[in-house]
Amino acid sequence: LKHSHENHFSPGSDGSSERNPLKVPFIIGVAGGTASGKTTVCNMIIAQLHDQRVVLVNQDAFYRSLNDEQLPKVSEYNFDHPEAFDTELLLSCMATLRNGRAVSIPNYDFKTHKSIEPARMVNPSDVIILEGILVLHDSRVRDLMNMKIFVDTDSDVRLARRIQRDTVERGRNVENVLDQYAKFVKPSFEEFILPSKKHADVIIPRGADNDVAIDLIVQHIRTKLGQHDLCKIYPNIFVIQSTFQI
Ligand code: UZR
Ligand code: MG
Repeated sequence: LKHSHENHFSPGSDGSSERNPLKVPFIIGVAGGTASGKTTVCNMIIAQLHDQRVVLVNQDAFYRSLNDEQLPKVSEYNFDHPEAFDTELLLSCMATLRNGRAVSIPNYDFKTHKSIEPARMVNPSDVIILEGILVLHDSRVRDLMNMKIFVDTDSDVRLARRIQRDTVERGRNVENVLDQYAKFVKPSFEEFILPSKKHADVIIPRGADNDVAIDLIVQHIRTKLGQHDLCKIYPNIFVIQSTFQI
């Protein structure tokens, strides 16, 4: 099964999966509680790194599909537990990207709680950002990262945003959201997510409102990438990100 997620697609080449041994991607992990502003922080980093090939991989894509027994009892299912994710698959996909190869990443559907077609094809890049509530939890995942970020936003702000997002974007009602928050989201935050903060290199208070922190992070990434040298060697660096059916 793992092999079916490997794909030998190489952009702008003859179709062989050649890799450039000079380039090892810079891998950044971005963790934090639900609705802390992780995605916004990632998008701000990507916008500021506009002249680099950057790809964003979301841990959500690796949610295990619920089976027919679990589906009717979805309100009993803990989506905030590390076991809810297929971390083996995440590790194998990240290893493929790190080796400079394209990979297909599952497409998880929050409505049906299943992976659906088409999968998402992700091309190798100079920078890979792995985002998700629990990306700093597992040491094997942390070991892949060159930089570990924790987005630290107050719980009341996060809950307010979560209610807004789940009612507007995910079609849930306030009662369900609060029920799930009390039953799973908050306990798992305290048990798994918050303790993972100690592994972070950088903690961003106030999340996406913190322009200074994001500027500093981007500066660091640029330094590490040796941007000027890269531009000399690869004058045609640009963002390539494509999705197609497999
Ligand atoms: P972020 N989640 C769902 O609500 N439904 C799913 O099918 C899968 C996940 C929620 C999950 C977690 N929990 O809190 C949140 N619940 O997605 C993580 N309950 O997403 O980091 O964007 O907040
Ligand atoms: Mg998000």
